[in-house]
Amino acid sequence: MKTFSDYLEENDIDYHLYGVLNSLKDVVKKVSDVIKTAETGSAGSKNIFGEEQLALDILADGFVQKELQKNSLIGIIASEELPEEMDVSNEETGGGEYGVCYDPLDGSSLVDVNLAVGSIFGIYKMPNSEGKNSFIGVKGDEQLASMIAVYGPRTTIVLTVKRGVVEFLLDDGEFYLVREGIKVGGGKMFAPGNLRACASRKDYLELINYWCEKQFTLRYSGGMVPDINQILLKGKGIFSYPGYGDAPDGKLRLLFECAPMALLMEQAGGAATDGSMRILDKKLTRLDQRTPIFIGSKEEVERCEKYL
Ligand code: AHM
Ligand code: MG
Repeated sequence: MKTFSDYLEENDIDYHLYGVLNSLKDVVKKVSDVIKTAETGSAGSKNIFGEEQLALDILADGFVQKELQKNSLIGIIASEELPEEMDVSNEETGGGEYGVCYDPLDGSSLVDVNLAVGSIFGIYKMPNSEGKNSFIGVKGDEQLASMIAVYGPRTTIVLTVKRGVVEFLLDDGEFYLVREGIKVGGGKMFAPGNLRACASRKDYLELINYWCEKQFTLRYSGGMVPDINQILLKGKGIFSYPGYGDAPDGKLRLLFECAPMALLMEQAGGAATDGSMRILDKKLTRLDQRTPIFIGSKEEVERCEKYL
């Protein structure tokens, strides 16, 4: 069976990018191990989004940070749990030519009830297209690769190096390729986030009603990673998270969550929009930028644009 490294070698991935992806794969193993038994209580601190951090968020972030700092190819990192982007370049080894942004443990509040959670990573070349060593100014389209790790009954990685989408399964310390050519087409499955918006947004309520009337199957876990992973692997469906009221951009973050997911979905033949614009075309103006997101099969993403 092909391993993660075999897949990258076979696809002739740039040797340096290969090194970055291998570091991410290693850290996923560590996070997967630690969340099995770690304390699930609060850390008593808040992130840049003003959200309460769990001890687990800090722990997972520490693992990722430490692993990425060790890799001299990586010059800059940004995390949902860090206040600012962090220069991790090493003068002696010539700095780093890659930027990695990540959400170390998305959906961490689901760990104590033993639901699936995940990590999200986006990889950019630095300096960015504006000549700066920063994520500010980048568009999701500039990502060289993105990947999610799902920690459920099994630990898996879903990866794109812009040559389609593949899945790996962790088995006895090694990631093995279990699925290639992952594709998303039409089909009646929906994962409707932020349903609270229906109280004030008639358009979102009407869209939800459409899916109910057409007898779509509801598959919503409360974790964006397992929810979108399901759409990718079942090959159908739509995940929605609109904004409303005084949070018109919703909750989910462009850099750490939406852009890496959008790259995976487009590489699988699906689409991702904020309602009027392709997620991958959105330029990052601030690290804590949020965006509404509608992601999944092209047909349903177009329906979202039409209704909203
Ligand atoms: P987190 O990064 O703080 O874990 O929040 C992200 C999660 C997503 O996985 C999920 O889709 C969303 O929050 C659900 O939020 P809510 O239940 O508040 O609508
Ligand atoms: Mg998150």
